[in-house]
Amino acid sequence: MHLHARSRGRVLAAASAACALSVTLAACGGTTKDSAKSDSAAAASTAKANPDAALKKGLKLAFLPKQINNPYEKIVDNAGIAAAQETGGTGKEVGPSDASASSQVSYINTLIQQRQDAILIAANDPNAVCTPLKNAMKQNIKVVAYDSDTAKDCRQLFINQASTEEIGRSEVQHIAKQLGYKGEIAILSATQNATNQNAWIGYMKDELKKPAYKNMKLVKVAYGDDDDQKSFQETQGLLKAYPNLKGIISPTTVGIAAAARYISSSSYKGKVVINGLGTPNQMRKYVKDGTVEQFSLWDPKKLGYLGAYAAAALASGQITGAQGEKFKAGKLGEYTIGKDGEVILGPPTVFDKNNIDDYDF
Ligand code: RAM
Repeated sequence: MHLHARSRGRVLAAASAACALSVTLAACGGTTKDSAKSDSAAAASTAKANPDAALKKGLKLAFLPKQINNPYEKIVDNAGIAAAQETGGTGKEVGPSDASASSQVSYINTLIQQRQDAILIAANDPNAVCTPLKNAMKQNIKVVAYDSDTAKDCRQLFINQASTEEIGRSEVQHIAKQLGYKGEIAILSATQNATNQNAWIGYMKDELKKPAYKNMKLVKVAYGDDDDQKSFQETQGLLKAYPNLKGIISPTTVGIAAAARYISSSSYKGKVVINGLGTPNQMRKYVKDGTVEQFSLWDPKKLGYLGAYAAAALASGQITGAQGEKFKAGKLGEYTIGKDGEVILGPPTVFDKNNIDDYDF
């Protein structure tokens, strides 16, 4: 636990140092615009934090994922619902079947009418969900972004799966090693508006500017919209359009699985490297058949669990979302809120043929 807490601190420090240095990056900490009002939403709906307050019983926590038919989001939300029950409350998941920018708006409005204690949202767009989320906070419904952030003043906390900078840069570092630092690469992303993917891509592009990558070229960012079929077709399109393509980074579990499926039964197998973010259960067969050598992810169950405990701590008045406040996330131990209401779960894991069978999610 001690070590974990220390490494969380390091990740946070590294991320904020880079944010301070880098004025060219559009996004730091997984969000978009800086806002002078960033703490106003938290301040408006809360008094002072009382770290000794007990967790309230009977809290109603609602999870609103990017889309309900995404296997990754299901794992996160099911773990969050179980954690809500562990705190003595209830949890549920509602959400759209597509990850388009405004698809979550009507769900937020319904959750407000239902007087949920907290809304946890993996935002499909940093701004499209803002007005209804601010309405929720005005009515003392706590708002916690997880997985994919909103603009900072539209939520009280952002539960980030890992340091945004570490995820972005490591994706490039990993594929570069596999390719011997040479060749054309492409990115197969989720939707064009996704806050998390866009923040990661910002760091990937920044990483690629370093001299070590002078013989590598990012030729295209394609969008599979976190839709399996569209991601499959986009993979095919990339490989046709760029005959010299040597690698694809897909920072989405939906995208990487579709790309691997396409490549596994094509002549590109063994010739084009795929790396990115995937779930071990979806990627296992492609690692075993040699299509994919490695990919990364954090534990999505822990992300949902941490999100639920953070929301319960907010709704119980233990924390308000201000930097430096601490709360206990059940069996995960204590977490400290960082800058701009960000809480970081921990470093991602790299999966390959040697460890993939140790994981079941
Ligand atoms: C997809 C979603 C999600 C992202 C993961 C890695 O499931 O886009 O937001 O965090 O991939």
